[in-house]
Amino acid sequence: MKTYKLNNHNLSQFSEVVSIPQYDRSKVKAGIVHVGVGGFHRAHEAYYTDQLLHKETEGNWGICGIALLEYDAKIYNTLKDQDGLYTLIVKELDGTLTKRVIGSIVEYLYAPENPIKVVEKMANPDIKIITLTITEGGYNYSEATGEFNFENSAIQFDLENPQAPKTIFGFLTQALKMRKEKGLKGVTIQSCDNIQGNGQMAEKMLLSYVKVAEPTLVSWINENVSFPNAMVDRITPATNATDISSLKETSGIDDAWPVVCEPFKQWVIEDNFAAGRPAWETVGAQFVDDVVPFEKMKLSLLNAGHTVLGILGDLMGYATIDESVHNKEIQNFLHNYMNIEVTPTLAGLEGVNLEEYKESLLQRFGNIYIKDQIDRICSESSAKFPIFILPTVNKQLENKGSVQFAAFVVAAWAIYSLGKNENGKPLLIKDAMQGILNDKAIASKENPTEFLEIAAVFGKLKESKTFVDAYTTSYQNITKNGVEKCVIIMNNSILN
Ligand code: CS2
Repeated sequence: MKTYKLNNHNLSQFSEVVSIPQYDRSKVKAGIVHVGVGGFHRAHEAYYTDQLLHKETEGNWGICGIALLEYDAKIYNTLKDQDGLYTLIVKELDGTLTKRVIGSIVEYLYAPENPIKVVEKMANPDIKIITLTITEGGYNYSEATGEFNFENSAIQFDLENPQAPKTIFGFLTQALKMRKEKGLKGVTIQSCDNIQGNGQMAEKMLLSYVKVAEPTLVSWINENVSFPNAMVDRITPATNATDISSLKETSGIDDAWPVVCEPFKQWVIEDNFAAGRPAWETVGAQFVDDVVPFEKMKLSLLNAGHTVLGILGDLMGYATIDESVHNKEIQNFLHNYMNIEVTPTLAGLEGVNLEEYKESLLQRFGNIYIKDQIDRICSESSAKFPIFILPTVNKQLENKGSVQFAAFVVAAWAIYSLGKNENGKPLLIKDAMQGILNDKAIASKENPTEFLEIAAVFGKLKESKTFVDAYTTSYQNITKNGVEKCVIIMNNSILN
């Protein structure tokens, strides 16, 4: 098959084989700035927005994607080479691939190259919404203090160099200051990260920074900026070389960085937009008054479920989430964790059907075509445990409920942080805190509770005797018998 480079010029070549944008991209103005143009954004918000642009032909809701970090140079160059176009490949449950070229990213900027340009774009009157996928760790929240972490050297850099910032907080502060000086009114800052109360978190962390960096801006922000909470969901594994080559072979699309994802998608948003918003509800998003139930359900079941399958599966030598969940004992363990420890903490959530949701998760995790990398799931676990798992633990402790399954996963994480799986093979660990995790993991061989000393992750958890006892028992059992044997014993103890 003849292949063509994906770009505006060649776009029509692909219309026979895949869906392509049916709207005139040259007429779409950016009304949204998005920071963090990774796979998830491209499978989720940019997908919804592409669908919307098919309906609202006059739409000024195109996206300007910002690559914020030096690490993001590759995605920036790809988008630039491809005029913002990329292919979204949905891996259906029966193995079919549904492909479409997405056109909603109409501009792209690379912050390290030209920070002022990024600030100016964020302060452009056409921009009504600034959306963020900056990862769980990107909010710079310290679990130990419950506050913004001013010790972060990048934050200190931004405080000293306000004109050439590096962090999202430095950029937003400069942009909002410029909006104020221009006399512009409202703007919305919308988090799309997996954090309970992600809008509130974005607001709290930004205001903490602004109070120090630009104190006179605080009241303007309070009056002019809204921070809606939202629950975002679509499993988006990392794209691999086979995804790229088979797209080329089967569809003739030479796309340097397509995105692969599952068919399921969900976006539940609090309707709190300071300067208008796209009618995303016409393309499947839900606008509700209270997002809390949806967020709680998703973070504590889906994301936590991923972490459980990831940490246990990685230690056992599995490479993908479907392999892990297709081990019957691991699946039963996850079932028990969800039913015995998570479900009681979600009692009384309105508007959601928990039983159906849990069932659907097992099917989603089990999709054998997705091949979601365990390495991806386990990456940055130090930012994930405090959001996905520990709120459940704390609630269960408060209510004197079971914490043995969660404690087992934490113990497995301590052992995982030593860096080898149960077959002695090195684990590929990517975590901003890996230095301290590894030090504490080594110290834990003598005294398992050392790992719980990491206050930035565990807060005050080490003070709970119930948790510490369950954790220590699990630690010793896993060290002696391995994950699978322990899991079988735990599952059987529930049956009996
Ligand atoms: C995953 C999420 O990174 C993780 O640990 O749980 O990326 C998950 O795939 C998404 O939140 C799905 O919406």
